[in-house]
Amino acid sequence: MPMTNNQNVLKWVEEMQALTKPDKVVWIDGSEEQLNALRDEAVATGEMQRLNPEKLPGCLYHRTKPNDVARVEDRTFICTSKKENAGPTNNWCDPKEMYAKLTPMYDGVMKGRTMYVIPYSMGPIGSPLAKVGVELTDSIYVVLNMDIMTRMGAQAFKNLGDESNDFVRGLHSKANVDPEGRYIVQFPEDNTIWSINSAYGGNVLLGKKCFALRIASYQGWKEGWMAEHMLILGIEKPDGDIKYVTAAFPSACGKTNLAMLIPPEGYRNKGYKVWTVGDDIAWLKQGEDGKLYAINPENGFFGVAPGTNAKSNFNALESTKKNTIFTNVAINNDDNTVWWEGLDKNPPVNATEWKGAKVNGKEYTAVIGADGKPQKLAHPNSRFTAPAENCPCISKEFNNPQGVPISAMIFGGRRAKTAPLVYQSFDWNHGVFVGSIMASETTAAAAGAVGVVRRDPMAMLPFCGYNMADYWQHWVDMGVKLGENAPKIFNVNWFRTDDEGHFIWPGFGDNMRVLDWIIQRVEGKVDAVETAIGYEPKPEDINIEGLESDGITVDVVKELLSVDVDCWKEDVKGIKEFYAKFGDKLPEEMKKQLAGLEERLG
Ligand code: OXD
Ligand code: MN
Repeated sequence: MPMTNNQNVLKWVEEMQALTKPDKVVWIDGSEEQLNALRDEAVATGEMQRLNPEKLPGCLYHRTKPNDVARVEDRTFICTSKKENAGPTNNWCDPKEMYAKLTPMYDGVMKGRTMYVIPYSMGPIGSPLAKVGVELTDSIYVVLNMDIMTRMGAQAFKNLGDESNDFVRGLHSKANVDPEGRYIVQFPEDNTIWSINSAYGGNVLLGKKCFALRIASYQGWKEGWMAEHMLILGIEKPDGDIKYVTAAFPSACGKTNLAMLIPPEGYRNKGYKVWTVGDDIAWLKQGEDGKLYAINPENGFFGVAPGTNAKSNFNALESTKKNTIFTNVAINNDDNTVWWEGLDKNPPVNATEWKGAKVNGKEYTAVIGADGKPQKLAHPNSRFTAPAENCPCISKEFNNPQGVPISAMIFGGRRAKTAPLVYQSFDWNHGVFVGSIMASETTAAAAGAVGVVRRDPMAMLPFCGYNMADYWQHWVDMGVKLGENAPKIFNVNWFRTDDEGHFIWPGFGDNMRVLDWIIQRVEGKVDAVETAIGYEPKPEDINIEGLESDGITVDVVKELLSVDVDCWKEDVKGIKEFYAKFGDKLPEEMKKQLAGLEERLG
């Protein structure tokens, strides 16, 4: 039964129904009753498996096809009528051509299946920053994940009203999960997303990357706000004041870990606390008081499981203890629980690995695989989909429709040598430049080679729904609007290595020590040293109390903060090459900033 009188929605659903020809259409109201029936159905068909009801109550397990385990950037398109509006970093196709190509693929694709109509809100219901989407899908897995990741069901239509046409139209069919016919297509000018032949999270939970980043970044450009690949966290100081910061790191560089960090003991004893608002996406808009406010448009965490443990991210692990969906991790058949590399040092003996083979986990992980590494029981990009409300450190502002005021924005990546532990940009525009030159080693979150350095401006390379050059100009323009209220911009690098390739900085909770310096800078409480690349801490201003056993001394901090001019000159070559792709579109301001850096490097 349709749950809305909105003719724009009804007409579109009818059109898509006529195209895909499902046997049945089910409107998802979000009720527990309906969701329970869907869970039962998914379990009955083998699409999902219930996990141990005592140890993991309400938790489900799902395995995707081995050819469908990550986002597929080479099959992801931005279809704008003008090619230059997609820019050189996106795959582009003319919208007419793409519709013509995909329409026959969707024709009758849901025959024999049910089409689920999922209304959802990205952002708290009633928030002026929130937006509505409707996803049509033939996958119960998608429905159940969307329930965790968004505010799903009838409540979303309340936000839309009866007249509005401002909703994102998402059409998903897993079709035959054929990698050759896999397309993840954004039509930003039509508020439309078409996804076909995948059943993996980032490709099919259309509210996340497709809407909340690709389409929303385009909307933000047109409407004067920002959609960013950023976590949001609050740092509570001993006096109770909370400062909010956002941080953008490329996929799988530890955003979820930073968002949920537990401060070191010395900080906890003094009364410092960290509160999570979001771990992946921030929507930012200038408030009436002139400050920049952020909401997390999501309602859950779609986190990478491997490496998550009680030490690396206690809060994330706790978040997965109930009502969570696990995808492509391993099953411990002895007690029907889950396991992944890095959870503990005890792979289950009686295991089922992520592709579905029953194995002796201990023996399995002892064998060296084709990649020269021990075989993995869980896929490196296996995931948990966990409700935000499970998180022990979820911010009390999580559902605040106004969002939280942002004091600082942090960029970062995985750089073995170039970037220091932390530096602050000279000003907003220099900060935009710092974001635009971000680079990192690739990880398992996207299909393709692992370990190659790539430019990933603002961690938005796979997610910017328009020309990256226009995006940088939009950042510059936002800075003009924000003026004195603009957050301060920083860059961090937790991943510097020594000559043997070991990480020098302990990371995880100890990153609080860097956040502490950042907050002190925001508050004007600490001096900095001016270098060629920006303002750096005096080594003694990074609090390393309690890190002696990790071998961190002031000298080590000095080393972590050192700027190797030759490395940077080499980097400038890479930046120029990257910038050249944008031709005339490259903002003047970025040219100026690059020239400034070159001059300071000498
Ligand atoms: C993610 C990603 O899944 O960035 O968050 O790949
Ligand atoms: Mn992400």
